[in-house]
Amino acid sequence: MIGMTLTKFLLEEQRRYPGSTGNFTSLFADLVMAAKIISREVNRAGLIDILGATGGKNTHGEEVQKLDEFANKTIINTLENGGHLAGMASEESENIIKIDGKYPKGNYLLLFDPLDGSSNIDVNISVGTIFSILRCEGGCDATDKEFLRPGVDQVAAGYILYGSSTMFVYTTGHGVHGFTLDPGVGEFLLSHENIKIPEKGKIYSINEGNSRYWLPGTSSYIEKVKRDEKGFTGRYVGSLVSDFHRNLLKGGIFLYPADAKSKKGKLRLLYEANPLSFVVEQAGGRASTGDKRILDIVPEELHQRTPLIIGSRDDVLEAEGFWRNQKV
Ligand code: AHM
Ligand code: MG
Repeated sequence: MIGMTLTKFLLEEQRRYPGSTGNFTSLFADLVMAAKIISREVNRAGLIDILGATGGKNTHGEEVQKLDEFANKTIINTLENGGHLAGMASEESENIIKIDGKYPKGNYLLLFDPLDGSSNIDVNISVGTIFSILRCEGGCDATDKEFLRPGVDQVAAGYILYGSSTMFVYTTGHGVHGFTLDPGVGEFLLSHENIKIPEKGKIYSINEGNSRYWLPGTSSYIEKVKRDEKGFTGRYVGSLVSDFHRNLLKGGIFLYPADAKSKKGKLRLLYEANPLSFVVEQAGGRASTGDKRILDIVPEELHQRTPLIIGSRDDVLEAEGFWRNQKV
C-alpha cells in the first residue's frame, strides 16, 4: 500500500472495528508530532551539541538540555493541550502529570518512557520512546490509583525507534503495525503491516556481565541456549527498544531477569514491560516474569520494576520452565 500514512491507517482501523478502542486518531496525531520532533533532535544531537549534562552550555553558549529531558518535555507539551488526556505518567517524572485546568480533559491516560536507552545517545546508538494508553472513563480526575492498572487494561501501546530510520510501531489490540518515517515528506508510512513474531527464534539477548548475580534458573537457561543445536546467537544492544524490535522481526528472546543485584529486575512495569508485552502478545509472542504473565501483574507503584522475559512464544515458554524448576 503505497502512501498509507499512520493517520489514514488509524481511520481505516476505526472503521473496521467501530467503537472497539475509541477514537485515537487525534491523540495519535499528537504522539506522531512529538515523535517527529524527538526524531529530528536525536538525529541532530551530535551536530548541535545538545548532548551533555543538564545545566551545561553548548558551543553557542546556550543551555544544554539532556535529550531525555527534551523528549519528556516535548511529549508533555505536545499532548497536554490536545483534549484527549486525563493525565500522564512518565519514567522521567517522579509524580503523575496532571492536565492543567486551562486545557480540556479527555478520557485517556498516557504512560511513557520518553527516551529509553538514553545512555546510548552519546555513542550514536539507537534509542526509543515507549508508550502505553489506558482508558480513564468519564474524564476522570487522574490520581496515582488510576494508573495502577494491569497491562491487560491497555487500549493501545507501542514504541518509536530512532534508528537508521525512525519507526512507529503500535497495537490497539488488532495486530501490530509498523510505519517508517519518510523524512522527505515528513510522514510515517506503512512499512510493516500485521507483524508476527516467529514462534521460535535463534537470538538471545541478555546482559551477560550480570552473570555473577544470576539466579540458578537464568544460569541454567543460558547454558542450555548455548548448547542448543539450533545454534543460538547472542545480540544485546543495551537499548531495550532496539533489542525488542530486532527480536520482534527476526524472532528470539530478551531477558532482564531478577538477579542478586536487581532483586525485582531493572525494567519498569508501566513504562517498558507492559507496552512491549501488549505488542509482543498481539504479534503472537509471549512475555513473562518467569512465573507470571506480565500483563496480569497488578501494579502497586508507578515506578515499579519487574523481571522481563519477552519474545518468541516457544522460547519464552521454554525459559519459563527453567524458572519454575529453579532451586535457589
Ligand atoms: P533507562 O530507562 O534508564 O534507559 O534503562 C533502561 C535500559 C534499557 O533500554 C535496556 O534494555 C537496559 O536498560 C539495559 O540495562 P543494562 O545496562 O543493565 O544491561
Ligand atoms: Mg527506560
